[in-house]
Amino acid sequence: MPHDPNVRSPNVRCPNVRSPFRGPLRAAALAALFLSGAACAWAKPAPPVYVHMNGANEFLENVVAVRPGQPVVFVDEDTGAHTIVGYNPATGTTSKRFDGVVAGTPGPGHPVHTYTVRFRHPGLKYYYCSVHAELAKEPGGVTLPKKRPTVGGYGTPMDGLIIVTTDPHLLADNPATSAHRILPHFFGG
Ligand SMILES: [Cu+2]
Repeated sequence: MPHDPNVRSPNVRCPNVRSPFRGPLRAAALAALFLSGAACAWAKPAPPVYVHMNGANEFLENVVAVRPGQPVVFVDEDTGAHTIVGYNPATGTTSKRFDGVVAGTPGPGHPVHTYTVRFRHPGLKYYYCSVHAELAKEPGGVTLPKKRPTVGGYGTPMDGLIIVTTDPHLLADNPATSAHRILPHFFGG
């Protein structure tokens, strides 16, 4: 498997919230500490954002937002295998670095296979599963994944988008399931 475009999150030391000041100086010092504390919380390594696959042959959280360097972990809760392949809609070319494969699992109680990716810079990272979808050039010139005609599922192509951003509003919009590594309802198929 090609290696991930991984980057390591910086290791940040946070200040102790202790101040020798008294009175108004103390309040000002605490305010300054609060601000630096907020910046420190921002710089802490962010927890992974999880994208799950199940028997519907879809990425359940098909649009997620992450910070630069924050891991996106693809979790296969399906019995079948899937791939996660980055592509450029403008050119139709696929990525050699954003290119993963995950094996299936028999079901709850068995280990799941995962693929982790991180992106260094903000941007839109499109991907699809090459087992269950195929890239096709549209009349306007854009390339989009289509559901493979021979594949089961709900009719939508197996694809998704990772938004790499520092915008707190986008980051707060992730579906609730993306915070959990394992979802309780496996859906084999
Ligand atoms: Cu697939």
